[in-house]
Amino acid sequence: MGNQLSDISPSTPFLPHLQCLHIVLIGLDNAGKTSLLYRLKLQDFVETIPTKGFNMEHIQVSIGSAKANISTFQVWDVGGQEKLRPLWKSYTRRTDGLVFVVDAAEVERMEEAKMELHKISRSAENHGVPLLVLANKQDLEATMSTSQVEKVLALHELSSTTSHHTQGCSALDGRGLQVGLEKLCEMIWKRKKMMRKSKKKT
Ligand code: G3D
Repeated sequence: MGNQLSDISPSTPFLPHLQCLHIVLIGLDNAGKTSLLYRLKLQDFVETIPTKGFNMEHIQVSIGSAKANISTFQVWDVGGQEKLRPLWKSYTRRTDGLVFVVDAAEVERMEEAKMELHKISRSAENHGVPLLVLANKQDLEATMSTSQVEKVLALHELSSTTSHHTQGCSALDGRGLQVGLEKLCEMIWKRKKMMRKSKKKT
């Protein structure tokens, strides 16, 4: 599904709307990764079962007000159980963008989430890869705000080359997702542009 764009993208010149961006969704188990993936794919909330390995979908998102500006995302949702986390590294290798999902209603697991986020963002392959933090389940009453999430995850401690944005969202009602993806796209295009420029110089 949707393979033709990913097949041509590596050799085509810079055309944001024609690129297939490789995005990986990671985060602790139960954060809502699979629900978010299928909310994006089907514009609906679906019942999920724990992810044993990964789910992958191609998703088309129109970015900005221009309807023609459609980005195709190849989104990988990788299982978040403790025994599966060592696998994150192999999925995030050479990705265009990382999406780290947290359950914003589960304060007691934020420290564990912080540890995992910093571990994966420290790996050499992910150096400078733009990061979108999704503070999911904002439809629930007692959730942390995006600024609280940023603080407990200590995003200011990430490398200065890693651009990041934190977005509140809900897989249940879909809020926040479009804005979050637009921010991620912006960060990715900016980085690609910079990388092309520095390649030209050498
Ligand atoms: P994961 O893929 O990160 O492990 P899932 O997480 O997508 O399987 O979701 C874990 C649980 O959280 C599921 O509930 C799911 O319905 C719920 N969930 C996911 N996103 C939201 C959200 O935005 N709001 C609310 N209220 N719940 C959400 P169960 O009961 O099946 O464990």
